[in-house]
Amino acid sequence: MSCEFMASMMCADFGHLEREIRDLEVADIDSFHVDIMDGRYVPNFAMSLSDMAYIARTTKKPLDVHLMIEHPCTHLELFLDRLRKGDTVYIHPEAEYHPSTTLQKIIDAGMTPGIAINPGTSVETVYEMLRIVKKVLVMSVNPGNAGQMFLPYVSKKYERILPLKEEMGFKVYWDGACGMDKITEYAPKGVDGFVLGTTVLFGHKKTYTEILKKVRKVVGEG
Ligand code: S6P
Ligand code: MG
Repeated sequence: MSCEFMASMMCADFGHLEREIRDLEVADIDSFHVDIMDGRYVPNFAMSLSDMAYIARTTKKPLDVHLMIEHPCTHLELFLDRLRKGDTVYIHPEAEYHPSTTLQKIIDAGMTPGIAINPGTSVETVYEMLRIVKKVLVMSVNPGNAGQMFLPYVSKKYERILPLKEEMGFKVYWDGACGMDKITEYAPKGVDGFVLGTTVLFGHKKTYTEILKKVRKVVGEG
């Protein structure tokens, strides 16, 4: 299976959102990563429910929805009702009293269940959930903002989680400060996909097509 690349849409130009979506489709992006924040679980507000719904009805590509909100279960239907079958929904386990119940609701709605693991959260504390989810989003920065520095201690977490993925049946994704160097090093180690934000994709002089071509070449697909 080839490596997946997701565009972090909180980094896109919101004055031209449709054009951004079309340019990324032309560049053959695999999916659109949508960061939803509530100003409580993380100290920021990023994209809204209606931003997510707009992207869902504007593209046929999958959505990768990263909920950085307290008690996602409370508002989960609002999100699920606006997504398509197969779209991915990640929750942060520590934001929920009963994360496995919330994950089951995501599964029952026909979506792909995922958890996001903060830099300070260890693999051991989410171990049982690894059997329920299909995707694990490993945060390489603290959640809340784009454009942050990579936290080197997260490298150790990849060493612990990657050997578990075959037996437990999930895929591993990288979120935060993802540059060419990280893709070059971690794709061969078994990271299945990368969220691309300001570090490599947005706000650069090259077109999305040029950048994605280069990125795919790095993983031997160009
Ligand atoms: C952070 C969020 C991420 C960022 C992404 C941006 O809370 O979950 O998805 O949008 O990290 O990428 P970069 O390259 O600017 O860090
Ligand atoms: Mg994210």
